[in-house]
Amino acid sequence: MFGPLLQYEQKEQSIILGYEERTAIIQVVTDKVINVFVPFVSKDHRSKAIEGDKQLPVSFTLAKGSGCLILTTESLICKIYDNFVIDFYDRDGVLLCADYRGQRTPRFQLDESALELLKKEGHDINMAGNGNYPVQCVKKLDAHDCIYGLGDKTGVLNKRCYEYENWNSDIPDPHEDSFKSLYKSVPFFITLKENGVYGIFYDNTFKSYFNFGKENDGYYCFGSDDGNLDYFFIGGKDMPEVVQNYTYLTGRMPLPQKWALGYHQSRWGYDSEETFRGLADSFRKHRIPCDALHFDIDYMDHYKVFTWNKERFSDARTLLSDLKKQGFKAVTILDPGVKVEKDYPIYEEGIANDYYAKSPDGRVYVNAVWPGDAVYPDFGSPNVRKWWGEHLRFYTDLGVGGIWNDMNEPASFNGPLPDDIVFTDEGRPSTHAEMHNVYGHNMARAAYEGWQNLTGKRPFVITRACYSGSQKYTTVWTGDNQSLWTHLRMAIPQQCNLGLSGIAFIGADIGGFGADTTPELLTRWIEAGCFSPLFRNHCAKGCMNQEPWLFGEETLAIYRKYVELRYSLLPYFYDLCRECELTGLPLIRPLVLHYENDINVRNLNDEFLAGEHLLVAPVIEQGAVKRMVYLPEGTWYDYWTHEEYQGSQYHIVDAPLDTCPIFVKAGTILPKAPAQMYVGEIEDPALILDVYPGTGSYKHYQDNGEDFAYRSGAYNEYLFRTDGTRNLEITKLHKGYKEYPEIVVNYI
Ligand code: NBV
Repeated sequence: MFGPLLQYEQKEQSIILGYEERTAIIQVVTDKVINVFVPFVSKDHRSKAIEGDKQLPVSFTLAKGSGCLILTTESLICKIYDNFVIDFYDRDGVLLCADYRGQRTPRFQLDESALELLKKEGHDINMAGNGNYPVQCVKKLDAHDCIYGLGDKTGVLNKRCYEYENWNSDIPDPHEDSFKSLYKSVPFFITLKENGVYGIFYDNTFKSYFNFGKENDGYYCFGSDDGNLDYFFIGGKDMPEVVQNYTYLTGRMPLPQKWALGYHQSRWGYDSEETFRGLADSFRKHRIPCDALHFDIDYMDHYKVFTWNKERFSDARTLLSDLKKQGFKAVTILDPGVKVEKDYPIYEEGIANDYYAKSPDGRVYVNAVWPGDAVYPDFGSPNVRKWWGEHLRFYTDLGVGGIWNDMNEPASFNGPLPDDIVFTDEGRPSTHAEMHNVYGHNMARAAYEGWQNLTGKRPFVITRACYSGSQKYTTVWTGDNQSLWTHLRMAIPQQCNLGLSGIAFIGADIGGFGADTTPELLTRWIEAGCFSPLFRNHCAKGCMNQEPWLFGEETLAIYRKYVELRYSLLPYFYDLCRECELTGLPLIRPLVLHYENDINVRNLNDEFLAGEHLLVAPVIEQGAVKRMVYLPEGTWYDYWTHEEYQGSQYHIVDAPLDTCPIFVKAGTILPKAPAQMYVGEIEDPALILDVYPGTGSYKHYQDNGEDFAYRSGAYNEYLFRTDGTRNLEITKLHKGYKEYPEIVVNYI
């Protein structure tokens, strides 16, 4: 398809490759990041994920080798052959990533007639090998390669042998391992080899396909229906460095407001002022810490965005201000679909300004969502984002604390939006086919930027749909899970892979959204869920309520124990957020991120790390009261009993209903907070440090937890060191914020 390489030219850090059939470009973005670009449809990159120029000045050499061009940076070697075949090596000459020589050859041939029969009976046909994609890349897969990331997918941690699609989808059925897509598209994955690691960020927003060796064990491939071939090879000495380099490119989660890390209560169906007042009182009465109450679509007037239902909420402003006095922030849902209704201001304004997506014939495109016939704001246009962001004043003026973007795949009740619906891509006319996967991303960007302008505070935005890079603007949840043990289980690899893909502020609905929970499931879910960055219990209208006091004393007491645990660990979680802002490393991590050379953790689906210091092995089987736990190298301590365990082996540990097995790494200095019902209840809380045996050091970060003053230096940073002799050394690395009234040190 490319033919022989006839000529090449170096322009600054780019090499323009003149093949017989077409031109391709290799760009040295950083010493460890190389862009591979074939301008099939446009000469420019059309990244929605990468903002600004990420190219760093680096020195590299370009030389002629035998039958190839050899590009060498300080960390990577890239060999470029005829037919645009490219191989990447590390600086020691270890081959990391080779283009597959040969054609795609599915190991199972599809039997078309059998498929027809299966389809007739209503089966979902899920076999690999449906032919070549218009844009595609096929790479060699080695025997022991494992593949991680790809954002929000169902199934196991290691994606090898599975295939997926990126097309943001709102599928109401219970999420299954076999689902190819969910609500988010994050085309980034990490290949961990026996002797190396690398990432690929395939920056193409059209419907895309990833087949990680399901079709043939000898290769993996990725491709799309349209667009350019535009991918980044991302090197790094280990997995954390690959994640850092990927998030250097696409951005990192900014520090959230501290309260956002507290507990959130939600339900589709909390539909009146009385309900919210009752909820707030119950949380305080039952002494369950809680920071946020979510208002689902029931608060709106006929599901119209930017309205409040006056019958059921006679005085929203007073309600929100009363809730605030009790320590609660209100988070309101906001769907993109704007009801078609004469004299409805937002609708009329959008029509007058040409802010909605259109059919190719120029008429505003109408589909339907909750309010009935609805139109879709064209968030790819900066003007539309600005307009929408300014309208958020409706919420900020009432005292709302955060915005929850839903249905932004975008969902539609009258069939899918046709591919040719006209959307805007930053001033350029585009299509639904290209902008679908970034609709949620652009909506989140509108909300983040609008909220920041209006309040000056760190915006709290949640989204269901997103794309690579959305972490700069929003936290995410995994959508409509169900009250099923399989979904509690699935949430672990799902969140681990989201985190590896740069999306760090994540959570799954605790208790399960659809179907009915049980006291045991809810209990085990709060035990695992209290380590999710977004810590929210949410459920669907028509399903059993999930407030913890509805399930008896035992459930309530255990629930309280884990919400209290979360609040005591808030300084640790906040430190992890700071680390994430600086490095892109997630809060919830699969063990393989830190122990990639330990083959026991490469396929570990039921344990995770919260930061580097805590290992969590939640019970995810109904009825289980013991758990097999794998501990990686080193010494570990049971969080509850302080019993010492040796790593690099499996242990069977007790896990009665009130116990989630948690282990702390030797030498950990764990920052904790005194008990509070909500963040800020105690104005200046003391800092508690639990110092575990062993040697270690720990950086702790402190600021006002609300605004951007820290970016001008208004923060403290401490370095704690322990050498195992009950002698804690405290060094101030940065002083720009008020001191703790007290630092309490507990030697474990
Ligand atoms: O707004 C209602 C729900 C919401 O509770 C849920 O969290 C979203 O994922 N929303 C979907 C729309 C209806 C789903 C059936």
